[in-house]
Amino acid sequence: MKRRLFLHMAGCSLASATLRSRWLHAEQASGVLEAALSVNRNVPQSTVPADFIGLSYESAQLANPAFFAAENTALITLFRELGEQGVLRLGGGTSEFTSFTTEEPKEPVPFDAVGPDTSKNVKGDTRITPRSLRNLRAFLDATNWGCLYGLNLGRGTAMRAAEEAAYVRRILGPRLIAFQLGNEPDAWRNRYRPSTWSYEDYWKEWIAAHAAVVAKVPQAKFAGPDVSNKINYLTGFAEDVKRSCNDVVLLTSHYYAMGPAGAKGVTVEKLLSPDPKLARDARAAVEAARSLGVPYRMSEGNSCWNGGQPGVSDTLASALWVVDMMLQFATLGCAGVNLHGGGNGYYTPIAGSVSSGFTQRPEYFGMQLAREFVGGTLLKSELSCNDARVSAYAGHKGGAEQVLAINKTEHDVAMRVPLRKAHQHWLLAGPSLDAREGVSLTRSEGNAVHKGMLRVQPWSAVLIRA
Ligand code: BDP
Repeated sequence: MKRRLFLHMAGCSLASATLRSRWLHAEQASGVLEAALSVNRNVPQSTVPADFIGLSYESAQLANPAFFAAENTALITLFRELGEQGVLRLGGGTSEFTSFTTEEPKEPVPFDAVGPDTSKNVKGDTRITPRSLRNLRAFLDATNWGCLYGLNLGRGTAMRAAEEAAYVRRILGPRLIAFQLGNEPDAWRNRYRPSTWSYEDYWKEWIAAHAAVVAKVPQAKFAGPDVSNKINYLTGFAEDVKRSCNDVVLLTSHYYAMGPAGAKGVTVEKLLSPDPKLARDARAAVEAARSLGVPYRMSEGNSCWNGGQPGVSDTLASALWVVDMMLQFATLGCAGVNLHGGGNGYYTPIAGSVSSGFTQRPEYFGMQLAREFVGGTLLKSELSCNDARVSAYAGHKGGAEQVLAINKTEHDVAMRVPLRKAHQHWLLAGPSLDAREGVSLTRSEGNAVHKGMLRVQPWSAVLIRA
């Protein structure tokens, strides 16, 4: 088959401000990129578990018992519309500043909603009480989601963690998937630990804290090591766990595409370009998990750490990034992905609070599109296209074949797909690449494939199902 590229982008400089602003507005783009997707129908690449979709919130959010509560029906609906099942992970930077107490505070709750922790935040200690846990249980029952619960190990003691674990286990019951001990321990050096702190030191602490929790909660299950990015912590942990205990049910680590917010190079262009680190680290993580006989989950991540980049993390660009990132993880055999957020954080998929109400941010719609693969199978496929910002995924779901095409370029894409017809299609799009409002996911009936070709408009994603 002859593949022709109508407009070749290589060498185009996107650096100048004028070009950049033109690049940001789809209506000014021209040219058509050709792409061809070949799918090997006989080779399933991976299955996407029912609870693949996940969100991650700061543990400090539990200090307001009205947030994760049965009465917070607006948030419950938004969770349910992301996944009939899912995983709520509680942890993050503030988890090292929370303490559990059985004394319900008399003073009013310290805040309504908490955004992602940043290095600029002045962190104060927050309290979690049995009331927050009971409300959390009711919230999880109403959403039908499970919970990965982070205990404070960075600044807390193993004893306190064990006491909290006993309450959490009793109250959350079957909604509790596992405990995590500490957040991003590979970043504790010169923070909560001395400059000489190493993986070996971490393991000694982890296994001691594990013993303390098991002494109080013999049925406890664990996930970890919930690292920021140091793969040696992850592989070391898998090896050490294999030798020492059999109650680790999940291997976890974090993924941020860029950061810190505000740094040079944290741009829409970068977010939309392929990140080889994702596949490299995810492969190592999935392999380590397989050798331990457990799944691997990306337990916390988003577009840009240190709270996200305005104009990037909260735009259509982030929605296109999120669906592609989730499908990349799924293809590599990752069992789930938790998008970090909360409050009015720039990268949060759901923004707001009980008093202000809740809104869906662009990423939310990208997650909803990825959800269409949940419970299905991804097939081995190959895309030929001269622009690496075009990607595609193929799979089965409920007996139907489906193809997702993501176009992160300013051009129309004409993609040859191995489906003759599609009965339904979904379009993720918005008014412009930097749009914060008006991003939507729409579903239509009818055929979107003509003579084996699928047209994908600039900066959009299309899912077709036959
Ligand atoms: C991670 C933390 C999380 C932060 C995030 C960020 O675990 O709590 O919110 O970085 O910096 O390291 O955005």
